[in-house]
Amino acid sequence: TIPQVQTAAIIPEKGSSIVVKHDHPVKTQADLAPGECLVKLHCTGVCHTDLHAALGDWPLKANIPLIGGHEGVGDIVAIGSHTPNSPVKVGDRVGIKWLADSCLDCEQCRKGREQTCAHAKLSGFNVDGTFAQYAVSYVRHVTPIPEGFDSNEAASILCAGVTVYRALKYSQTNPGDWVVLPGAGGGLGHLAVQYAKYIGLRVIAIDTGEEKKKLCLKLGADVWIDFKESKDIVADINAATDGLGAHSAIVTAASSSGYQQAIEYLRPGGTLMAVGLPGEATLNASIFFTVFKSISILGSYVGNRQDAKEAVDIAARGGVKCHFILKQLDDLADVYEGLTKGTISGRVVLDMRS
Ligand code: 8ID
Ligand code: ZN
Repeated sequence: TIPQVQTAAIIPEKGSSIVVKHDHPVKTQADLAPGECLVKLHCTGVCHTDLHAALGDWPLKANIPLIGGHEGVGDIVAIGSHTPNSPVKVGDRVGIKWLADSCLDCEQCRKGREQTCAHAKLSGFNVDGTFAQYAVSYVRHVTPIPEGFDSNEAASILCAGVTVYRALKYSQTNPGDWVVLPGAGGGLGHLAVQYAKYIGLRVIAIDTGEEKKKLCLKLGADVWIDFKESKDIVADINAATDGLGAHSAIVTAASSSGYQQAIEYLRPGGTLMAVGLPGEATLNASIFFTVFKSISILGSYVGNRQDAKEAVDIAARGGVKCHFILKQLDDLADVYEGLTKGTISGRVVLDMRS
């Protein structure tokens, strides 16, 4: 039976701290519109994007007051009446990603760029997300979770995993190529290290601190650079790549400093994948060398339903493994503090079952 009230973490106003309420109403089956489903969450990852949404430090603002969160895994407990052709049913275990829904009928959706649909519903940003025991999502966009794949392991694949998997897919690299990963010790970055190794790339991991160094090297990074200790990041990368530079950089650092020098350390024909989302910064790239070296600069924004399925399938088969610590919803404010200070290696996943 579905309770009438639940525990949920709410952002009451922009920049204010999270309020955990224990009497937040749960939608009933009758409240659900066609196409909507109610998911009883097992757990949810915490992404740095949730912190941007709460702080309001992006040019796009979240629909506050709001429940954040977009890396949820749980069971479908209800589906709206008159839902046509649902690909999922009550009892299915599914993931909720950032892109909660899209129209599937515009030019962007038809081209497979569902994430840039003008009618996109974004979990934890313009619709309530997964920092709650129950979340409303959308049958067409939830991601089925394969049997035997642990929910806690699966959660962060729904945003961090999908995002870096797609960025790698479009990075114009081939097996054996060098990829630089600024932000490698964070939530997105530590999964990027693993997906990159999975597709046969050589990895230069950049981040800071002993713990993130250990994690990156354990996950298979070939080279480690501490951005706070290195005297010359371009020289370090050149030294690691026979003086030729890297084929691609996938920047998942949450600050603009992670983007600096990428044009310099990429070899001719190289590709810069912009993923990390500092709100105000601009990309400072030499026009001359971007042209002279035939550099591609591409923005990469989460992924579509197919990217989600592929990223989840690789993780379900053990190809990548999220490194996480399990916490409770009540710890969310502390987790945000850790993300601000950069003290979290890998991910934090919140247990919603206890
Ligand atoms: O679709 C997208 N493009 C997408 C999807 C999901 C998240 C983008 N994001 C964005 C988030 O909004 C955030 O801005 O990617 C960024 C990273 O998210 P995250 O991985 O969840 O954040 P994190 O766990 O805090 O990791 C960031 C890492 O960057 C390092 C930090 O030490 C941390 O480990 N870092 C920083 I800050 N500056 C760096 C630098 N100059 C750096 N690493 C290397 N060089
Ligand atoms: Zn995210």
